[in-house]
Amino acid sequence: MSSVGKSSLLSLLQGREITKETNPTVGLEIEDSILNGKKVNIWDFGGQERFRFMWEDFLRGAGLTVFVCDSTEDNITKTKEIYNKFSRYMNTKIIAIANKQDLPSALSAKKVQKKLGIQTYGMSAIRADLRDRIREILEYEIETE
Ligand SMILES: Nc1nc2c(ncn2[C@@H]2O[C@H](COP(=O)(O)OP(=O)(O)OP(=O)(O)O)[C@@H](O)[C@H]2O)c(=O)[nH]1
Ligand SMILES: [Mg+2]
Repeated sequence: MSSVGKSSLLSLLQGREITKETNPTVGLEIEDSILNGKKVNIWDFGGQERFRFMWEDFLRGAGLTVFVCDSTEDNITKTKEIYNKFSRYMNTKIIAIANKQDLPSALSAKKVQKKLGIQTYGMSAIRADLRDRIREILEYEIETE
């Protein structure tokens, strides 16, 4: 889904400054990172409908797939639909991030997890103090993949 904060979470992980002016990702952006001391490739997909044709092929090659939603009811429903449609292309671990937990309207990670049926972690990509937390989540999930 678009504008849920995927690229912002990636910036947070990579230690970049977090700005409000993130542009929608066009197609796909690939970045290297180090998790658990190992080099990993992170694929940040453009969430807009017009880029969805690209997802299938890339998901087949993924190690860990992270679904990001913005913790609103409507977005969770749409995320679940996407999950149902694409999960057959994923033969690896899938987790979810309930992002934008700083917004008062956000549903808790626990509620999001119940709706999605996927292991879900609450996050807020605009909070620099959560940088270690996103790293911790990904390192843990990759290790137990
Ligand atoms: N309040 C709040 N805003 C956020 C959070 N994460 C991202 N945003 C804002 O949401 C907007 C979209 O963020 P992006 O990171 O570009 O979203 P995206 O999922 O990469 O979007 P696409 O690339 O179009 O798929 C930006 O204005 C961000 O600043 C968050 O945790 N809380
Ligand atoms: Mg993006």
